[in-house]
Amino acid sequence: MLTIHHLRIGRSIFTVWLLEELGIEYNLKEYLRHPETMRAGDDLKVIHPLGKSPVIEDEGLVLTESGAITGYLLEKFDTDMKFAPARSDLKAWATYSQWLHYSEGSVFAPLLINMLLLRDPSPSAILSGFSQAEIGLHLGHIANQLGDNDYILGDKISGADFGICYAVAMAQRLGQLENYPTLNAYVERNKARPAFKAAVERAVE
Ligand SMILES: N[C@@H](CCC(=O)N[C@@H](CS)C(=O)NCC(=O)O)C(=O)O
Repeated sequence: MLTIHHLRIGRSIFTVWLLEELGIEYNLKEYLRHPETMRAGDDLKVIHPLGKSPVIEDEGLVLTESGAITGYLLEKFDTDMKFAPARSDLKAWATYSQWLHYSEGSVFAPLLINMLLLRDPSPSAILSGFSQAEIGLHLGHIANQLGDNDYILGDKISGADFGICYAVAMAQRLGQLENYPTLNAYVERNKARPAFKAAVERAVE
């Protein structure tokens, strides 16, 4: 059976959510952060040398990177293509793939800088100017794409929503969504899904 290595608290809850949406059985192994450094302990490095989460193990495969994990899980378990367009529709698939990778590739870094600056007693003006401008750029772009839709690619949830929702929820936690009511509603809509609630019940509570 597939195992997910889940570090509390962090992005792996969004992969647990995907597992719940897919309705498959899985083992969940929980790890805790160091209370001061907030880093993962060496126990995760036993699974993968980077010591990061999420990591999944499935039939001898050890896989990191949440976007790659989403891709793998959907290839293997989303047999009726509920969460991704077919590759034969190349333009739709390419657009989906762009949104699948955008959250980790572009949106996360300025949010991380913002989070670290909040803990820094003497924050750098250059870094805070950069992160604020980038956060505005990306949140505006996500809000534009979302428009009046419920999910990032339209009225149906797709694999891209797990990473986008993680990034937008992080922006919400950092107090960055004041001017983005549709993004606040997007996070709440996803959190209200039964599979999200099941993930929280299994992995957080
Ligand atoms: N790009 C990776 C990032 C993985 C990552 O940095 N995970 C964080 C948890 S949210 C982590 O494991 N941090 C622990 C540490 O760095 O010690 C992904 O998408 O999975």
